[in-house]
Amino acid sequence: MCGIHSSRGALIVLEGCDRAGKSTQCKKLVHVLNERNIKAECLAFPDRSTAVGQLLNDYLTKSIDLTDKAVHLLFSANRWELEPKMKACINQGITLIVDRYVYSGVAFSAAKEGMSIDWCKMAETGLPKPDAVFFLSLSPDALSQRGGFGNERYELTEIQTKVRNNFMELADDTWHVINADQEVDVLHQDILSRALSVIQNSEYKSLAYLW
Ligand code: FDM
Ligand code: MG
Repeated sequence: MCGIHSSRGALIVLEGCDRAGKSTQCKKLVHVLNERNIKAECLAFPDRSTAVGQLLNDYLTKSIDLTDKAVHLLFSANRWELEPKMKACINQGITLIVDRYVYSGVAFSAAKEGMSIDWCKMAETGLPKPDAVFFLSLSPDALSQRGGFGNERYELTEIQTKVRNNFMELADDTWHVINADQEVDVLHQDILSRALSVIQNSEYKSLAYLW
């Protein structure tokens, strides 16, 4: 292909309840895209490897406490510190497959007393808007068959129910709600075919910004 315009990569986000298989699907998707010579990379939030990410890890593993608003802003800061890299990749034609993004940011924080969705959305304003969000959905039954929660903060049924309702409030026309109660490979094929069409449709569209 030649010409003045070069195509950009797509921004694809996987969201969903804990244990829906997001991380597994992100890795499989990137692997298969690369095999087909489509440039793609994985990204996961929170990115626990940065200084801010280490604070978030300490908070999630309950080694430290932080106020609700402060921790919300740290989760957001963890995205803002990666924003230049995200934009650079996308502009170079690399598709990003992102494990959790602003939707987790808002849905988890707004599940807390005194935290509104509108307030939570503010800190994320101006971040790149995904071309598509694949929401991996599991019924409470299917979820309960996948073993118990771990010990991290938020791994409680009551919180997860509120989080799920918040996710549904955030859904817009970029969302695909996908039944995650399927074999890993069947789910992968479903996600792959959606991703291929999103990548193709995003090529010559400019990147948008939230919200
Ligand atoms: N989480 C994740 C948030 O509360 N806000 C955010 O912005 C993000 C990205 O962190 F319980 C929560 C969601 C989850 C926890 O996520 C850690 P992983 O995917 O299990 O690492
Ligand atoms: Mg987890």
